Amino acid sequence: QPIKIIGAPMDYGADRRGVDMGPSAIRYAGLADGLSRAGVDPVDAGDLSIPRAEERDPDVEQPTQGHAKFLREVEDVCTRLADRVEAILDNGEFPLVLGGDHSVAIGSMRGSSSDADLGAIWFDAHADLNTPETSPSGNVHGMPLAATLGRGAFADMTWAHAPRVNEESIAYVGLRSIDERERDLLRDSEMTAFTMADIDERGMTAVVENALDVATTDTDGVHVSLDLDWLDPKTAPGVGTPVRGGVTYREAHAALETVSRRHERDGILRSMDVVEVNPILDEGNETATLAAELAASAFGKRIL
Ligand code: DIR
Ligand code: MN
Ligand code: MN
Ligand code: MN
Repeated sequence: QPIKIIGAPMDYGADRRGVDMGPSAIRYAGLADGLSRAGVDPVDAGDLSIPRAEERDPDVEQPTQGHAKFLREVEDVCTRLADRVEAILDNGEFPLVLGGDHSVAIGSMRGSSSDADLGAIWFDAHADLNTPETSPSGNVHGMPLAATLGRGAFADMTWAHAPRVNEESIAYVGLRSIDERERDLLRDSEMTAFTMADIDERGMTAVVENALDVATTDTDGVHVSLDLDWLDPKTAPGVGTPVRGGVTYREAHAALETVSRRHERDGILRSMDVVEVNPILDEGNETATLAAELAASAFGKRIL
């Protein structure tokens, strides 16, 4: 199955500029080569065209109560991205979306779930479950799961809310930074949260196997969302919101290799995004290199 790479060079969703250069950095780091060596067939579909944030007013006519910066711009990009993702799937290909900040996942999941019940695995330090009403930052990259689930102000936003993604089919892996009001949203939800403490106790492979069970139960396929701040900042310094105590290099590969083994057995994967690589904050493109390597691991690259 050919893998279609789509860049979404968007940085409307985060405070730190530079994450819009993520797609270029990940490609430069050898993404296509790595995927080919994993035995799959990558086709680069180029980037969505996205106006620079400087040309826009972050707070123009807020359509919602609460605060969500650049929400109209995020809507425009995610609407186009969802259409692309759906068309790629309809064509029998696999969409691999390169961010950009994590708000691109709203478009990926909306597109990927348009003809399917979709589960999701969220590899992230953060819960990404704020709504415009609860967000302390107003940054949409802290809201993609709330948007997909139609929480709060997102309930009426049909470009964001993906009704075929059920919270029972979403599993976090590696969670360690949750805002106060976000914690209540998470506790009241049916999502499954495996924190760093679960990884400490049980090991990465067992935790990811469980997360895969959650995401494959009563679904037609799984979306994998990989936020590079999931890793420890010593290993992945090129991210806008680093949180120490993250997963190691080996744990990260073990996680994506576990996903790939399940995919080889059961054909579970439907779509994936790799987000939040910020080349301005990076050291020698090492975070982008890691992003490319982890994508290759997800598609079957092995040491031997
Ligand atoms: C924080 C940061 N919870 C917020 N979120 C991030 O702004 O809502 N998500 N960085 O990846
Ligand atoms: Mn369709
Ligand atoms: Mn995130
Ligand atoms: Mn994050």
